[in-house]
Parts: sequence; C-alpha cells; structure tokens
Amino acid sequence: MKTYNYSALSKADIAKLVQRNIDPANEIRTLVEDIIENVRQHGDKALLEYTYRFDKVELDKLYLDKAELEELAKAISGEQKTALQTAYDNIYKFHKVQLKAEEHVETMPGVTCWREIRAIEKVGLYIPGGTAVLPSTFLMLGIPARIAGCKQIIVCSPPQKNGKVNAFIAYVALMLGVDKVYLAGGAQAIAAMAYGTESITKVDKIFGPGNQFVTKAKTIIQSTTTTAIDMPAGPSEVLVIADETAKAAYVAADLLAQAEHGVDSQSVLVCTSQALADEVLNEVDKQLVILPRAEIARQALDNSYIIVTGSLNEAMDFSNEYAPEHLILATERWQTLTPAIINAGSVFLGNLTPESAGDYASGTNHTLPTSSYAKAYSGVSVDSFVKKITFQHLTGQGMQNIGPSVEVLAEMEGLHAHKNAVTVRMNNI
Ligand code: HSO
Ligand code: ZN
Repeated sequence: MKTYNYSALSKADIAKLVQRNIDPANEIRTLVEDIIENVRQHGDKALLEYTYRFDKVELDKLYLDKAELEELAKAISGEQKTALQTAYDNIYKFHKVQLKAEEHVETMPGVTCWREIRAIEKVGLYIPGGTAVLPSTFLMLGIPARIAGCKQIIVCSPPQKNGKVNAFIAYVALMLGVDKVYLAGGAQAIAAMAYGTESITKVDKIFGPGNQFVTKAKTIIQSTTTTAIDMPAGPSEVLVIADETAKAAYVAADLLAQAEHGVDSQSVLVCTSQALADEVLNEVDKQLVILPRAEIARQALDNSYIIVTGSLNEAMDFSNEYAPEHLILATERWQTLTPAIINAGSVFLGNLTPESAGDYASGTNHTLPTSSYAKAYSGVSVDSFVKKITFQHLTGQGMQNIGPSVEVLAEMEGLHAHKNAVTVRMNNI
C-alpha cells in the first residue's frame, strides 16, 4: 500500500486518488453490449451458450426447481442453519420498520394529499458466483423484497461446475420462499431479466452486486429498457479512519476483509500519524500470509493506499470526497466525528464494530453504492422495492379554496384547458 501525506496532495492529486473503476476505452461496454443484444435476440439459447462459454458448464435446463433446491439444501449443517437464521432474523427486524405509512396532509381545508406504498411487482435478484459465492447477498435482497410484498421474485445465479448452485444459496432460497433459481450469471443474466427470455420473466427492477460486466450491463439496460436498477454497485471498497485510539490489528483485519473480496476491491486507510500507518502495515503483513485468499487480497492491496492527515477533521474531508461504500471510524472519538459524515454507504462506529458484522448479520443491508456513488445514492432497503404513489381528494370546499389560484396559474402559463377543468367545477358547486 502506498502512503501519501495529505498536506502534500493537490486538489488534482486527490481527485485522481478518489477515482475508481473507470472504463476509459469503453472496452467493457462494447463487450457487454454484444452480450445484451445476443440475449435479446436469441433468449434462452444465448444464455445456454454463454453459460457454456464463460462458466464452462453444459446445462440441459436453465433453472433448479424446488425439489432440486431441497436436495441441495440437505448439505447444510445445524450450526450453519442457526447462523443463517440469526442473520435472517436481524435483517428482517431492521428492514421491517422501513415500511411506514405516511400521514394524510390537508394542505387547505377540503384538499387532502397523501402517499401510499405499493410493491414493485416483478423484481430480479442477481446473486454473484465467481470466486466467492455470497448467500448473504441473497438474504440482503430477498428479505426486503419479501417485506415490500413483491409478487414475483426472479433469482439468477451462475452455476457451479456441477451445473447447480451451492447448498447455501439453495437453503436461502427456501428460507425466502423462492422455489426456482435460474442458472445464469454475468451480463447475460442481467440482459435476460431486462428483456425476458422463453424461461425468464422480464422484471421491473434488477438488484444486486456483481463484477464490472454485471455492473456495466445494469447501467446499459437502465437507459435502454424499461427495467430499472437498484444502483450501479461495482467492486467493493472500504475506507477506515483511524487515530491513536485505534487498534492496529483490528484496522489491518478490516482492510484485509475488504481486500479478499476481489482483486479489484479497494481498502483505504486514512490515519492521523505515520507511526500508526506503519503499525497497521506491519499487522497487514502478519495477517495476510495466513489467509486462504492471500493472493487476491495482495493484489487488491496493491491497488489500495494510506493517507496520513494532520487531524480527524482532515481525514473526514478526504473520506467525504472519496464517498466510500463502507466507512469505519476506528477511533474512540466516533461520536464527535459522525456529524461530519456527508458521503458514505454504510458506517461502522468504534473499535468493536467491524464491517463483517454488517456484511452478514447485524441487520443493515450490504448492497451499497460504490465508486463514489454514495454521493447521491443510498444502499438497498425496503424503499428500493416499492413505489410511493401520491393520492389527492378535493371536496366542494376544497375546490372553492384552491380553484381561484389554479385558474390564475393556468392563465399565467397560457393553458386554458387546464383553467377550464377548474372553472366548470367551480360553476357547479
Ligand atoms: N462487503 C460486501 C458484502 C459481503 N461481504 C458479502 C461478505 N459477504 C459488499 O458490501
Ligand atoms: Zn464483505
């Protein structure tokens, strides 16, 4: 990890440091556009071909049904079931309260306006496969979808070499009451859910993280089809702010937890002294060698860095500019620091709160905006699975109260039919 001194960095240096996951030559875009077009034209046939080409699996059908999922789920141990249930219960509790009805507002006597929640009917969940299969992501998307009341939940996940999904994905599917899992991954799965194929229903909105191809496919279909997406969630990242009250071993562990996700992940440490930076680097070296995914983590760390600042406030300035997906405040002073957070996906406070808690089981969602999208996007929640429809009702008194203003406003815009829609009613009250 390279170390920079914050005071020596120009605005341009900072802008460069916070930039990530760009595709300057549009190489990924071109590839992904081809895949999308092929799936659009050839449906299931294209999906089976891509599964053969990319996942090296020859499938005879594109999905696993309930009986197959039940068979696979038998491999789960009691201890694993308990852990999944703990995660399920906490995620459920945290998300359940997000579904709140709003008050009716009488803006003028007789003029009542309100919003009602309706679930998005058809949603598509993408559960990544790749080097790490993430059943936790399935919980993070499936639970809010169920709480929202989505009618149809389509799930796509790339098959393993044996043409199946792993036991954990199968078990979570059953926990969520999902009785079919489609065996499709990558950009082709996103295209399938956006256009529909013979076996996969076109959905209204697609959710879930993925590699650069999946993310690119989501951003393309968002502007070319009527299917929406949760957010452009790219490779995962963490920014840790640490001062002398932090524990170097904990900070190092958190940086490595992020780094093991993938070679394109990023772990950034912003700390208030060079001595602490050195201590953390030492710990990283010690902890790295014993990790099964050391090689992946090492490559991710090559693409990561440390910034030494003069104060926690400066550290927060940098963090707000970076807008991290995950922000860890590794300091006993986290309470005084939190009001200064402007941009972050999800925040972990104090020395005893690792990101892993939120990744799996504390209750918050781990599908979060990356690549500085935290400047404008929120993480996935029940809100992501619903629309809020506005309603209004006018009584005769309401029409008398609001009518004259609407007539004048319509006149101002030269829209006389608008004015008349009020006048004909006013004349009749
Ligand atoms: N850190 C990932 C979520 C995850 N971690 C799943 C472990 N499993 C993105 O927030
Ligand atoms: Zn993680």
